[in-house]
Amino acid sequence: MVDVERVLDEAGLTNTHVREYVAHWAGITGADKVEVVSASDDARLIELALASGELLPAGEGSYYSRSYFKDTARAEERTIVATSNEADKGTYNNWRPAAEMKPKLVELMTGASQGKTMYVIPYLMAPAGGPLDKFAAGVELTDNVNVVLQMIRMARVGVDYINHLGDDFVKAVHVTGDLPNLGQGTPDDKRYFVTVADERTILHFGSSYGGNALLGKIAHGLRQGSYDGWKNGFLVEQFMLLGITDKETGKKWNICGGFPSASGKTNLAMTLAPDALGDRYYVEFYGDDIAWIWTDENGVLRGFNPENGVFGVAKDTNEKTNPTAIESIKPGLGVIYTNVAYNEKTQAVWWEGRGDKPTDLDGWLDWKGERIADRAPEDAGADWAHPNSRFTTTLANVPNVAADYDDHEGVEIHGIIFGGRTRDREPLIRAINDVAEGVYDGLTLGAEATAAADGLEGVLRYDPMSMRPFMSYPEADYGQHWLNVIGKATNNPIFAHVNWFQRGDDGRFLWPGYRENLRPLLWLMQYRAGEVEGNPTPVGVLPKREELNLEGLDEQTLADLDTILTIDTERWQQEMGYREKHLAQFDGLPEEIWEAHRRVAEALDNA
Ligand code: GTP
Ligand code: SPV
Ligand code: MN
Repeated sequence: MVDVERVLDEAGLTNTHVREYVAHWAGITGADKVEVVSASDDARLIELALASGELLPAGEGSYYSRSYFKDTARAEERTIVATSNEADKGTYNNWRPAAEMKPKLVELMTGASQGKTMYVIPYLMAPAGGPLDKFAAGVELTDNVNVVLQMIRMARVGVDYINHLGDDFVKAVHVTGDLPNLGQGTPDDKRYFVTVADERTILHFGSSYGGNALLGKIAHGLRQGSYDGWKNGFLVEQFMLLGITDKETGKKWNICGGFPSASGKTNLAMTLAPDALGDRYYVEFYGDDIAWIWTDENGVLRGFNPENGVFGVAKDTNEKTNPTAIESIKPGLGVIYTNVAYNEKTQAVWWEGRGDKPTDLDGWLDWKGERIADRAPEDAGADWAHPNSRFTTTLANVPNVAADYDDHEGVEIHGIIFGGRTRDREPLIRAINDVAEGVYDGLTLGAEATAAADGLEGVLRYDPMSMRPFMSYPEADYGQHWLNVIGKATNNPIFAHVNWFQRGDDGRFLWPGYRENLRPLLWLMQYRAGEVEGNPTPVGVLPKREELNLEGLDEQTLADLDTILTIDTERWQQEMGYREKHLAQFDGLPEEIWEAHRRVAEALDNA
């Protein structure tokens, strides 16, 4: 029997509610040892993980890990929101009764950490010191040291974040399980990722990867957070948050927005202005995956990033697409790579889109750990890195991180954008002035799913506000909550829908994307200020060609511009039928949203 009391005493963990919780779960999971961690334990735990082989060295001060090959992304069908009130059942939250799920998880977790250490990770998903701290504090228990190291990078970690908070903390229990024997993706799947939202308890069993295991990030920072936000007057969204400064005028605008997983949030928040605009504009990074948003007592819409790090998609990250990301993963920064390709002789890492593929195969292992030189001829073309392979780095390593990123007051939000991978229909950008139409636009965000969710890549689906996998309460209430929070804002935040992924007949992207994405965002802020008027269409206001700053764009892009700056009315009319069905799933959707839908449909019919 572990002497939990002594361990907690020694760690200075004084919160009696936390102490009871830790002792309770140490008993259930049957861990051999209990250890409380803080960010200052990082170096020691890195050494431990290197010694055990759970991490491999990836050059100076960088590390590499490989997850079990059937455990490489979030498993949406195994992810459940449970409460004791059936009224919390929505379309996408996979609601189950808490009374049914809790015993299942207790059973799965019983004795499942035997022979392992149970790490106690007190964390905060917020810049510290503000009124939202009580919703942002949590204590993750995990039997996986790699999860600890990732959490130290992704959250603020230490006992001081929770000692003073009494019972106001999220209980987040993570048990890895016997990964080779969990039947992933079969009818006998043993994994469960459950958020008991009305008890502020998270129970995840059967993974050590990303959003399934770093419970502060997705399960708390998004799912639990959005449930708490619904009950307490703030919004919690899968949003990036960036600032744009015009060095010439000194003006600064902040824009947040949702794109589905692996659709460009990290890249946008790290955007380096294109060379042609770089002297004048500067993008500051606040967050790349989650924003907590509220309207303050002066009617100003504000938001902060609750995270302390970036868990970014590796694929296609290179000096040209995202030089800022490359800087943030330089040697010596403590970066952890997961499921990229690894050279066991040189400790180099590589992924598709990183640059030229190494021609000398000596030492190279793919993301499964298999020797690339030994591949059968028919496997020669297979990816070296998993498409959802990632890098983990702290915010302080991001070169364009805003000076005030750690301020719990957040920043004023001037614009809210939605976007995703949409190969047709969606123009480069369309501005939306009306709050209900903006909320409607978010609720009808349709895009191709990506490798961030198991087995769904390329599937076209609606992903409301990019929250579909993280939705914790019914969509109708969600729509109403949005109208309430944004409806109170008097600082005139503007909505827009953007798309960097429209394709030509030959499959090529019509817009170069990445750094060039700053151009439509600048137009949006000019439009908000009344400096440009744009072309009104039934689905929003599009830039006139001459209103966009086109300096330095290549010939092909200039030729493709007319296509992405117009809408295909017929295609949109067809879309309205799909939207109607999509929205009809949400019982009790506010009439304002339906009115917005009908206004757009009618305008299209009259176009
Ligand atoms: P999550 O962390 O899963 O929530 O994803 P994210 O939205 O932060 O996605 P991220 O920025 O990491 O981008 C995912 C993929 O989209 C990467 O492979 C990027 O290279 C690619 N991508 C990002 N921006 C663009 C763009 O403007 N154009 C094109 N063509 N690809 C892009
Ligand atoms: C996502 O899938 O949207 C992510 C990565 O941001 S994960 O933390 O795995 O959920
Ligand atoms: Mn995400």
